[in-house]
Amino acid sequence: MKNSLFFTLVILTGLSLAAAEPQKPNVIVIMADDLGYGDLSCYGTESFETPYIDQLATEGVRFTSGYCSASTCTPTRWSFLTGTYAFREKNTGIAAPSSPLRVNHEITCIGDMFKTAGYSTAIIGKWHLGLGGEDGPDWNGELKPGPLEIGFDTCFLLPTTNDRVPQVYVKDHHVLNLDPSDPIWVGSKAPSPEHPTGINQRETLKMDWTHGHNATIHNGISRIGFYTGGHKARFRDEDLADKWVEQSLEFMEENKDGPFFLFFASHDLHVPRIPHERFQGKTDLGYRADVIVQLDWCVGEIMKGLDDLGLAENTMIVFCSDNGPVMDDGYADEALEKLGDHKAGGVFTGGKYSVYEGGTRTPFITRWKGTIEPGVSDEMVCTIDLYSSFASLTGTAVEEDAARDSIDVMGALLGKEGAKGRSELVQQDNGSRGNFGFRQGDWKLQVHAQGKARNVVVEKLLETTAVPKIQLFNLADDPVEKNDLAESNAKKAEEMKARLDKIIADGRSR
Ligand code: NG6
Ligand code: CA
Repeated sequence: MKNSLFFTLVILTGLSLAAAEPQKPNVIVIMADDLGYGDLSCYGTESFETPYIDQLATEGVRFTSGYCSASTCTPTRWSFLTGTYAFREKNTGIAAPSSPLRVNHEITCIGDMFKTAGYSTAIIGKWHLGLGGEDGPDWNGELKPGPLEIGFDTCFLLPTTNDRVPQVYVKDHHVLNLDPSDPIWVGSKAPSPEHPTGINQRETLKMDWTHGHNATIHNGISRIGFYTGGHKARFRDEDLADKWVEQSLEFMEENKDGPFFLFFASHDLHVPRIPHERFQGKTDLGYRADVIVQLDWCVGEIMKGLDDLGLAENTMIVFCSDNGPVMDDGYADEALEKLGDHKAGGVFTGGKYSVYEGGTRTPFITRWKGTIEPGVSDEMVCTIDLYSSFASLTGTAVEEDAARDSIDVMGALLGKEGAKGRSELVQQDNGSRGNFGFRQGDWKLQVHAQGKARNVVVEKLLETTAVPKIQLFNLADDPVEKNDLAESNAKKAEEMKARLDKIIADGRSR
């Protein structure tokens, strides 16, 4: 009798201990590039289909107020990795081809946090956060510091964006397949007058440029910046998506005993939008939508990979974008001409480069088979929150000075009933122009310090328009941000401006 009571107690204590153990599923963050709120069939488009991402949404939570923190790439990625608003630090805007690493490698990033939690970590795909120390990347030597110095065990990168030179993969600390007898040179001026560029050999291009993007030609496409050499290391634009999938499946297989954290940073649908031949013409909308179908295929391959490894029930996937949509971002790929009725930003106004909702409100989906109850959530969540949220899920402490704006919204990410997302969120553009969006509940304040906004109407050529310096909208009945209430509700506008100023001045909001 005594004994059985003893054993019952042991079992019960054991059980309660097990229940208190934090959960450590594998985590895959899939970040699309320039994908707008309306760019998927599960978010309303009828112009083409994205069956795999739709499946992800059906099996998980589809957020209607999911955000990235900035309307360009580098600041969103910077904030995702650091859990801190990018406007707090200098040099967090769009990184140039020869930029040094933009993330201070002494601070604790999301990868470090996962490592502390016992995870194997990898980033595969677009980086665009600079490489190397003060002098920038040493393309022929060690590319350090980089992802491996901020918490990733391994990386397989497109170093910048594919419209920027050079077109080579970086594996861990080196350019892959680099022949030392053909070193890479990267610069901001043409190395000789004969150097083939989008200006002196424009007629040879397979896709013409419209603005910028007229320097060195590779694979029939002229780019931002100049380079020579590294011919054996160069890739074809058409093969990027396949490469990310191949590398990711390999990493998942190698780490199937888990837990692992994979940051799958797709280049789709950034310019130059060059789908693999098998996706060219898949839609009636031209390459911009063809590469969305390609992105959808990638998501499908990752889901299949998880199924094959028996990991679907042990892996949480987060799908998001790095900023809103843009049509002509520098190449003549007919995105605008073939757009038809498609609304890349959904009902929202503005896109990439904008602090209107369309700049940062993007598709956002979480799936964890068997744990997440499928559904749709209106809770406000942001890519910047993944740091604290996964720290909380895995029972990992967040250092006081780290992740200064990352809020634990794991309950909302898991679709738990009654669990709250954020109550407020600061949205920024590329930074430095003093433009902010600030959402508090249904209220949205817009600040354009210079009275100028970019890419307000996505269905037009990229342009700058004059706007009032302060605008106020109520998103509940005005999601398109057309009805400015800054004068009629001046008190609310003032209160929100004061709160925004305080968040900026405080240096942190967590
Ligand atoms: C801009 C580029 C644009 C794109 C963007 C970065 C020009 C004229 N425009 O400067 O094409 O590369 O930078 O995009 O060069 S992002 O999604 O990586 O932020
Ligand atoms: Ca982007």
